[in-house]
Amino acid sequence: MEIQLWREILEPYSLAVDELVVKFEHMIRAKRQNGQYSPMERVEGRVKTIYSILEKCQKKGIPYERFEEKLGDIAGIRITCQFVDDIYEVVRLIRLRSDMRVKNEKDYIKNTKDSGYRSYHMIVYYTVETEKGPREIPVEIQIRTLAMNFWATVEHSLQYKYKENLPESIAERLHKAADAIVTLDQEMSSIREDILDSQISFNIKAEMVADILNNIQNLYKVANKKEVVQIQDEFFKIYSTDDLSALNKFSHELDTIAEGYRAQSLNLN
Ligand code: 0O2
Repeated sequence: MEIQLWREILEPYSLAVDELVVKFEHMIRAKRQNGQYSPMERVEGRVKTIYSILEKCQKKGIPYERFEEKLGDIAGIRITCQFVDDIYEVVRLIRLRSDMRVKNEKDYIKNTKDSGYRSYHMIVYYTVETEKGPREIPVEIQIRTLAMNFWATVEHSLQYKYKENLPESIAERLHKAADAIVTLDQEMSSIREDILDSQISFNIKAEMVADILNNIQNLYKVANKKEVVQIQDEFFKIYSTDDLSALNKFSHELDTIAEGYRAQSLNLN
């Protein structure tokens, strides 16, 4: 067997993970900046450690020198969502991307694994530019709810601790916990609309307040300071009433005042 130059071999996988994390994070930000709900809550990426690669090869009887061809999850992305429906929305969005070619999909939500594991897996091909030219890298994307992720993380560490010898009593408890996770996801889905409404109005209010305070700070530099202090007092009065439409009206009026000063400063230049 030839010497394995691990760092060099794994470098393109690392590049693929880094680029994909940036792209998925951008998708999350773009939605939120538009005041929309993002079906993705969080994204993380990792390249399998050399130790994990060796362990998996040993477990599956794969010759070490063939790990690249045989392991589909050397590069891995994990996307966590709040609700089960969001998972299928993320799958739809990934299928639409022109920079990711879907190789295969496994729905462990509809087909729960014997262990109780639930998650949606996609292997996609993603092209990176390397020193030797473009290279298509397989990347495993795991999409799950926060609750599924909690279960899988705990179960994974127990598997790691006990290897093949997970005590029967622990396996039984894990199955019970997996059932509880299914119930939790169903309960959360049933109040999804209420949760989304409150999250969206929280985001709208937070952005409006940030806009208003930004405008007040800018006006303070150019307008009559006494008047700006009055505007600020007015803001705090409306803010304390928790009346979103009054806050919205105030924000628009302030925009008009700020626009006036901007126009004035343009005329001066
Ligand atoms: P790590 O440490 O997470 O990277 P196969 O279909 O069995 O031939 P493979 O590669 O096992 O092929 O694919 P599969 O079953 O889709 O699983 C790949 C990964 O999914 C695993 O990676 C886990 O991350 C996760 N996974 C699958 N089954 C379970 C499970 O029962 N419990 C938990 N906690 N996670 C699971 P690795 O290689 O285990 O390692």
